[in-house]
Amino acid sequence: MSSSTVYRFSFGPWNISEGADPFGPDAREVFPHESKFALYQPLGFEGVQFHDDDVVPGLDLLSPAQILTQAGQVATMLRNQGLVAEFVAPRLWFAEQTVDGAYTSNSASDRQYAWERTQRCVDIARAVGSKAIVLWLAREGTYIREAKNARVAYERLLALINQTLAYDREIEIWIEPKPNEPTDLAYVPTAGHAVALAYASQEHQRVKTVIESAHAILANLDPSDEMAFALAHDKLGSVHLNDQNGLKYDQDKNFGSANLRAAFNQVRVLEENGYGRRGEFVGLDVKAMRTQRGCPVVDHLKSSRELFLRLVEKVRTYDRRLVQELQDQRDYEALELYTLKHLLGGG
Ligand code: XLS
Ligand code: MG
Repeated sequence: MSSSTVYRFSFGPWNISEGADPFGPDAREVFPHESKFALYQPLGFEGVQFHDDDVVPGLDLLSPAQILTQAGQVATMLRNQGLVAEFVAPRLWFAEQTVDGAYTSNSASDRQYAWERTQRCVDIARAVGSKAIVLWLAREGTYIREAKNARVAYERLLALINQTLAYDREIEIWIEPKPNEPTDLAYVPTAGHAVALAYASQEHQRVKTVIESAHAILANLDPSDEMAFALAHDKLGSVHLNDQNGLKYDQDKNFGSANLRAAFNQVRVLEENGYGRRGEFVGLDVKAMRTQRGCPVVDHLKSSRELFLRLVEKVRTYDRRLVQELQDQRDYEALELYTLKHLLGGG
């Protein structure tokens, strides 16, 4: 089995946050990105996930050449700190031009903005040495169904993917599905949708998906099954492990904190399929609680990483022979009890 996999961990600078929520002011002071990078190694993380404007702030006002110069400086900083850029994602939900979506906006000029921003994101990814861009399709959906033509929207998403594949012959595109928030309903809610888009594209080997635990739960699906589906197609570019307590706003809770058994199954699926052996990162998209004191607040990252590693041990000591026997006997009552006792520390 994959017992020798040594996992590499990643997170994005947004995971060390000011503790903001929509109902009150920031709970902590701004902690500048430059200072965040120094925290990665001591916390046991090696990969940095970026938004395009985390690498080059204010990029909309800069020329492509200026953008490349600034991205080059970040590349040097990463090298000096022993860090790797895992991916760069275009932040296509903040600008005035993306109020009603980016690639699926009804406005041709807004779609053009989104395409130009995507090209700059690819340039930045290349400059910082990252092999992938992530498309979290935040506003590609609707608040009311009548607002857009859904079929045309899918065609526009596919066209954009093909344009990006043609723009750069090596970059990979990892689509991160999420069913809702900030839209009422999103066009790419699940791994199935992302993988279908990949296969429909002109070079499907370069189109993969990122599965986030909380997003799968928001779609009322099991994250481990979403991951397994992507793995079956060799399309799991990365994972965003976290947790979510039911169908409500996106919580980004600590990995395993709402459902330890579901977390165990995610780790089990990753381990069983050799995830990580080709250098894939274990990304932790967790947010600190608003109530947590201090600055910077990083315990949520530490705890989620520790929990992941504890669960790796649980997966490696899971009695495969017994599990096989119980599966063969179709004794799922016994299989469940064994699994729960194993997680509790006995059995
Ligand atoms: C949202 C995502 C997002 C992407 C990058 O849940 O985590 O931040 O990963 O755009
Ligand atoms: Mg995410």
